[in-house]
Amino acid sequence: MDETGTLLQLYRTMLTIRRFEERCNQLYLQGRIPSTLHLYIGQEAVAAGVCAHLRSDDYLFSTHRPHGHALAKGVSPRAIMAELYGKRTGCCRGKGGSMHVGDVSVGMFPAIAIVGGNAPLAAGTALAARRLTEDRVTVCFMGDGAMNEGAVHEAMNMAALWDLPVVYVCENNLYAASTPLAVAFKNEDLAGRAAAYGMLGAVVDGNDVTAVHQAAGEAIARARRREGPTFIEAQTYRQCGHSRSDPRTYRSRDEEAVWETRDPISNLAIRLEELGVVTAESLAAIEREVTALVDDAVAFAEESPLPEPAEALDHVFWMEPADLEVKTWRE
Ligand SMILES: Cc1ncc(C[n+]2csc(CCOP(=O)(O)OP(=O)(O)O)c2C)c(N)n1
Ligand SMILES: [Mg+2]
Repeated sequence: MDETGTLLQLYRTMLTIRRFEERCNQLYLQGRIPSTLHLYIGQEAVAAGVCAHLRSDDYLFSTHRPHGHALAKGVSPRAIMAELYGKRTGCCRGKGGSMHVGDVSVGMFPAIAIVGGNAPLAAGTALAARRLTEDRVTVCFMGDGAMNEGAVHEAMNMAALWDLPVVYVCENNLYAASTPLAVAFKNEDLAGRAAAYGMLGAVVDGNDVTAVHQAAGEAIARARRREGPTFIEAQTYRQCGHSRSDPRTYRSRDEEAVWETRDPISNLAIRLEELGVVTAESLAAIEREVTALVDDAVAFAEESPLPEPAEALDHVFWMEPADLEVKTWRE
């Protein structure tokens, strides 16, 4: 794809994530979606820029904030929306909900909501790919909050030691729930930590999709060439609250206003117009396409059946429910 085509594709991906999640928020407030939601609004450039380089047989691990990663990796919008509704047609048959969306057939493991819990698994799939001499790459997204989890340190050390084909992408959005970075880190240079593991580290403006796209492209190509792992710190901001109800008392409205001027989607639209790649009309046409895609996903989720109570234990345990035996440690 030429540069213009790539930029347009990145724009489309980001807009799809934004409009999909805005609709999720409405549906949640209307009581159509149960459980909880962690929205990705404001961070779309990271998912779009990274996933544009991934094949469907590359592996992706996500977090409690996974909708954007899933859409960018190619999980069906219908299957994601149905999963949020708890419907049987959801990508985890309605048993995972928002924090566990994924579809192994397109390389995305159901998302892992344990902060930092995905990092060792990502080292594991990267090790498997290397042992099987496959050229698959693993990408592991995590938040700044994950950077102080022990499992992340262990995984990154192993990944570097064994030259594993994995790219760790830390979305530094300045807060872990209500905890500002400065309260949790003496040294706020997250990318700088890579050197301590003997891994290549890069810091990138996570609201500039072209910068993310370039940095991720280099890192993923290195991993595919078996030249070792990379750690990317993408500096960004979630424009919404942490989850369903968040009065955002830990940050100021002024700070939010500054980051709104750095919105990844509207800034790319301005740039595309300046480059003559789009017009107001062609932007409106993309908007209509994206709206139709989201409408279709919502209609699908609304019309889909709930799982039957008898299915409750199916696909939860490895054995079929009828074969389950409860064993104690004494046996
Ligand atoms: C091990 C663990 N500790 C605590 C939590 C509760 N929790 C859920 S999200 C979150 C904040 C995570 O912050 P960050 O990693 O920066 O991701 P962000 O929410 O900013 O995307 C916390 C503490 C958890 N899910 N897992
Ligand atoms: Mg964070």
